[in-house]
This record gives sequence, C-alpha cells and structure tokens, in this order.
Amino acid sequence: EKRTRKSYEEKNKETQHHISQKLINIAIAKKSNLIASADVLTTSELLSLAEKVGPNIVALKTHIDIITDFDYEKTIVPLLEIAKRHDFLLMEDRKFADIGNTQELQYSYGIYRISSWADLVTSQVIGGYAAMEYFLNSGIVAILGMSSKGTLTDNHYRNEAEKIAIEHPNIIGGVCQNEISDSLLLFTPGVNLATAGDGKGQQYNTPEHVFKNLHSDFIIVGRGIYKADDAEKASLEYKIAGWNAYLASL
Ligand code: BMP
Repeated sequence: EKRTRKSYEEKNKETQHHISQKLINIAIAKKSNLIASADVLTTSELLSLAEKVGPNIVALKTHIDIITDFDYEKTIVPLLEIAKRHDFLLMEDRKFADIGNTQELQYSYGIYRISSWADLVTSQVIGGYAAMEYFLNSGIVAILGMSSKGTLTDNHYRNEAEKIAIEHPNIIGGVCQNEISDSLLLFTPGVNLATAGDGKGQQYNTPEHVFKNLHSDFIIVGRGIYKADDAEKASLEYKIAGWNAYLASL
C-alpha cells in the first residue's frame, strides 16, 4: 500500500514544517490525536467549548464565519489565550477555493484576519499549485477528498490534488477519507462513535476504521463532542478512543 503506519515519533523526524512539528509534539505530550470542530454560532459557546475540550485536543477547528457576534477583540483574543493555556493549535476550516490573489486577500483581510491567528488553514487545491503560495503564516491542510455523499472528489481528482499537496512546501497534510502519501499528515473528519450519518449527506466512520484502514494521523470530531450533553466528557472519550485506535494500528 502507499501509506505505512508510522508513529508520531517517526513522523516528527521526517517532517520539515514547524507547524507539523508543533502539532505532533502536542499529540505526543497529550496522548491525543483529536481535533474538535467547534461549529457553534456564538462567541460565548466557542470560548466555553474551547475551555472544556482544551485539555484533550491537539487543535480546535473553527468555521469562524458562522460566529454571529464575531468581534476580533472579544472572540479571537480570548480564544488565543485559551489555546495557549491548554496548549492546542487553531485550525480555520476556511476551505479557500480561488485564485492566489483573492485567497491572499481572504486570508489576511476582512473582519476575520485569519493570517493573524490560525496555525492551520484548510484550502481546496482547485486553483492549482501557485494559488497555494500566499498562506504564509499557517500550515496548509489541503482538501483532497470529502466525506459527504456524492462528493466530486473521485480517484482522479484526489490523485491530482495529492500531487500538488506533496510538492508544495507550505502544505503539511490533507483532509481525506482515503489513504494518502506518507509524506503528508492525514486529517480525517466524518468521525462519530454513535451514528453513521446526519441525514444531510455526512457519512461517519469510527476511530478504529480511520487509524487501522486509512492510517490517519488526526481525527476531526464536531457534533459527537459539541452536541453531547457533556462536551468535556465526550472529548475525553474521543481522545481515548482515538489514541487507543492509533496504538492498536501500529
Ligand atoms: P461533524 O463531526 O459534526 O459531522 O463535523 C465535521 C466537520 O468537519 C465540519 O466542520 C465539516 O465542515 C468538516 N468536514 C467534513 O465533515 N468533511 C469533509 O470532507 C471536510 C470537512 O472539513
């Protein structure tokens, strides 16, 4: 197969990018490969979730443009403080999908000023290699394959997108439901312990599946955590399930 199971220690030796190294070091220190997706609608929910799940995660993934009361000083400044205190990275799931110049503007300007706070950003690679040059402060996670039913990310698309991801020094990994090259970190969303789908096209797998069969490196969990009655407890359960699945896959 094209991807072998490597430990975080082995990956740490092979990676060149400082953001990958940071992420892997946090994973080793916390015994966690969990990224919580904070798809909540207000600043107070975002900060309260970050506070609760912070000790159990390697990164918090945001869709910052769904925060209805976004205010840089009230949303980002305290979020950065929580991330620093609990030692996790911030990943903005912006899924950029434009020409380089526009992506550069979207990344640094507007009210969100993503470049000033996001350790990681997601981007489609549909705009080609050169469009990936402008996310200078963040590690890029390329969208190679999607988890939704009927996605257009077929074999051909994934292979072409993966070539760009492998070649580009700013791209540290990919989001995918398939195995990808060893030289990329693999981030897998669509993970839920309790359900197989959401009735809106989302398709879920278990941590066991993604570590054993895909040799994934990080699981991304949204509703399994933020919709749980006790988000703190749920994040601990996913952290343990993810870490045990990783150990079992070695
Ligand atoms: P949930 O676990 O609630 O289904 O959330 C999954 C999260 O991962 C969402 O924020 C979604 O935007 C993201 N995601 C995904 O589900 N599938 C993909 O292929 C790529 C994603 O970024």
